[in-house]
Amino acid sequence: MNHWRVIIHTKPFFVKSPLAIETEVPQLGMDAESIVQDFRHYFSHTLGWDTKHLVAHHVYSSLSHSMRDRLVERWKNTQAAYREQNCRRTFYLSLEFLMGRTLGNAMLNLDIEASTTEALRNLGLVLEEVAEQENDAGLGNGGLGRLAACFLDSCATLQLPVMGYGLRYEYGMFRQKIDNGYQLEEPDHWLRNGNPWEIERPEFTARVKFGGQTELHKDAHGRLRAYWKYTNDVMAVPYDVPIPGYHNGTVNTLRLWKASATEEFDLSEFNAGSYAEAVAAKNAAEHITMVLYPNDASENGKELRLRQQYFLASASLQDVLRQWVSNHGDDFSEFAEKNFFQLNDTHPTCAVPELMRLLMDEHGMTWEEAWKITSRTVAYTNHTLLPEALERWSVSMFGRLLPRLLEIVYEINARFMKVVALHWPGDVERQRRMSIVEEGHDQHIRMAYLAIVASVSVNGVAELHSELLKKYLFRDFFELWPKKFNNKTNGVTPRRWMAWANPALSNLITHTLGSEGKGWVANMVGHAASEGWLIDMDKLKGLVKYADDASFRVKWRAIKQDNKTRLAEMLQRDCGVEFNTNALFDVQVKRIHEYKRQLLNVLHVIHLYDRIKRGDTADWTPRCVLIGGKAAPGYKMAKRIIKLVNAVASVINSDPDAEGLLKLAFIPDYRVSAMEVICAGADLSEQISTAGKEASGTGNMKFMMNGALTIGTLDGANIEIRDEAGHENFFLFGLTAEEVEATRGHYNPAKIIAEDEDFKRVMHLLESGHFNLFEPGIFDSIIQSIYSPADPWLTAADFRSYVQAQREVSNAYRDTEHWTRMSILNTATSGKFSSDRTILDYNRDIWHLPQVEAKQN
Ligand code: 9L8
Repeated sequence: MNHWRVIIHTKPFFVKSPLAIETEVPQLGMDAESIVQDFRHYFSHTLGWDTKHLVAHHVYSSLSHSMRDRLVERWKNTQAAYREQNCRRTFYLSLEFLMGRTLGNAMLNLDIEASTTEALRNLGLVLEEVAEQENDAGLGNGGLGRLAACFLDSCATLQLPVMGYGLRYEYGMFRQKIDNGYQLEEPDHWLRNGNPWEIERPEFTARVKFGGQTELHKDAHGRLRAYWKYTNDVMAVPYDVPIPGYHNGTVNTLRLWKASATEEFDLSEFNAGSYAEAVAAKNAAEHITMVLYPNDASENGKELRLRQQYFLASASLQDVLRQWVSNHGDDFSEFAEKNFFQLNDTHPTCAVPELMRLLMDEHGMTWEEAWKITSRTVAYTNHTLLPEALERWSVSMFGRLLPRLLEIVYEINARFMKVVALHWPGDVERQRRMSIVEEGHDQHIRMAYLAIVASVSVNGVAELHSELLKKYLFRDFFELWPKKFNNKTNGVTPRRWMAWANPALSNLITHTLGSEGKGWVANMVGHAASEGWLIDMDKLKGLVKYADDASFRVKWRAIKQDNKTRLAEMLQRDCGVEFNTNALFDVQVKRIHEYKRQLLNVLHVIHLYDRIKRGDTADWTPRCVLIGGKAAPGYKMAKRIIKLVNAVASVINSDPDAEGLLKLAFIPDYRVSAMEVICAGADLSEQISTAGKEASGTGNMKFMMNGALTIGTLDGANIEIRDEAGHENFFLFGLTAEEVEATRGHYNPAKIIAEDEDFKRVMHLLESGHFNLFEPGIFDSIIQSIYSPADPWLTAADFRSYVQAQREVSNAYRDTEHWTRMSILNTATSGKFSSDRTILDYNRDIWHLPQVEAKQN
């Protein structure tokens, strides 16, 4: 061991007495002039650029640094308040944080947009163009990762002491290109131009162990203790990202870990004379945070993924314990009252055995003491019922990589099995079913069961989903511990998804709600009135009565029209398809997955095309259909569906018969920043998953807030959206979750198709090769899946009812006044789907955190 080495995160690194550096620093100005000054300073001095070689991202970087300074002031004040109040905290552990862009959100939450716009104008620049320079931080796959980002926004806005812990992937979600209709994946090197929104904190570096073996020795007190030795260690270096609340001076922290090689590792090789090999070995360690796994709702059991999961869990827990010990020494008596960990699905569940390990092996606790703390400080959120997404790690791999953790998992299971045996004496089958270790010649660890056993709370993400968890997936556990199970319906942040994405609509809402009484005057002098509904979305109910106000409807429509123009411009640029803004904009954007049934959408488009071709166009409503989303690179069927969308699009869009009646576009590289434009410009939101399969959905909520109507199944949060909006303002179709289950075993799609003239014609067009004349056979697998009695997604079962509901959509859209009314009512009743409400629910039932106001300077 290299005892002589200076370990970088031990105390001597810090200077003891505070220097007179920070006293009396005046707050930075929020006016245009101060911003211009700072901008100039960053541009020419800090970043060292000049206008002779002006590059767009130089402008973006200079502005972002100026904004970050203003965040940093509030950030320090917030952290000081948390420290001084010694308050309880929650740590949100997630392998994904799909943050998107930061600049616009920072300006919005700092309430500095107007002066920044003016500052840039004085410099001859346009804010929107500068903001466009920013790469999305695509550190997530889809809904689960974006939910984590919305939650952080709400926690900061509600002034709750919540910190996010995640991984700083060098490469985020791949960039999707479309070539001849096929998806191509390109690496997303989002950090290429630097990242002004992070601050590296090498002083808080942690060391994470892998491999090796465990030994038992007596410690100084004669107690048997486990030692995990001969490990290959990797350093975890934190990068902090500021998370501002809305107009409230709070800035919370997202801490992202980067993997870095240990110096010892290099030195030992170096001393053996193999310098180049030593440097090359750095790579292996740094691979851990190199790339985000691009699978949405499917686990593939790769060793690197397990390394990522443990790396996050261990570094984050060590970080929390380090802070605890620096404030409380080895007194853990209040630890469980002051700290809480929320697991975003099972991905960070290594945190359970890791917390046990740290408390026992590093802090000398007994099993009972450690379990008392662990089992009081962890909660688990489940996001899916799909069996292919349930994480199971092979015991042999787990034991090789994390031998000490495997011992602990076995012990947790042994004790849990006793609980099961006591509750159901003699029920061996029940024990087998509930065991954390799945038996068989190839043993596996069931991460969901491990999470449940340790958790104080297990929640689903929409009412239906939470009920199905209790009834099916976790039935045994629900019978054992009914009070652990609860629902927390998802939400999205209205700051990004309304105020930022749809400023025109937000201003109209602000003025309309603000004109009632006291709000109006406040509104004349600033944002006072607008803050009302953006942080209390139930206030949107005040819009209900304006649905009957014809002049309000005119304004509402004009805004939607402008947003459709903006969306059409983006589509023209990104996929070369022209959308007529008078047509119905019918949108389905989300990850491509069979259960989400983009295929059903395409079948409907083909049906519309078929109607056009046979002249059945009386009372036609022109439609522009937009589909977008990424397929996991290894998911063959999903990739084939993308090709089908593009193939059908190229036939329809070049057929003069369809001109003015029907368009279909596939938008490449669907991502957070694209959704900001898409959700504002949509008329119709497609939420058409097989009932019981979409745990919640969150895109559905973004569309609703922006006045799109939903066509959907009784699945996930759709059910609650329909209940809020009113059943008459929602286009319902399809089997219920119960009917879906009842259909299994006697599903006969061939018969359904044969008895439906329209469906038969659609299938004939597909089978004839009409959309793939030069690539025969490429859609055979898709066609077969529709005909298969084993099709788990029951696409054919819902075809007729979907087509019927789409007819109603078309008819409704032609009644412009009525449609606008429904649109207004959707926005007006969307308050429940603010992530502020979701977070208040988590806090009331699970976290129990105080609201902590940031110190003011
Ligand atoms: N499909 C759900 C969606 O309905 C829900 O709105 C969203 C937020 O609660 O979570 C989505 C979800 N994502 C995942 C997921 C599972 C994985 C994964 C990576 C590896 C293994 C499993 C990434 C995401 N489950 N549910």
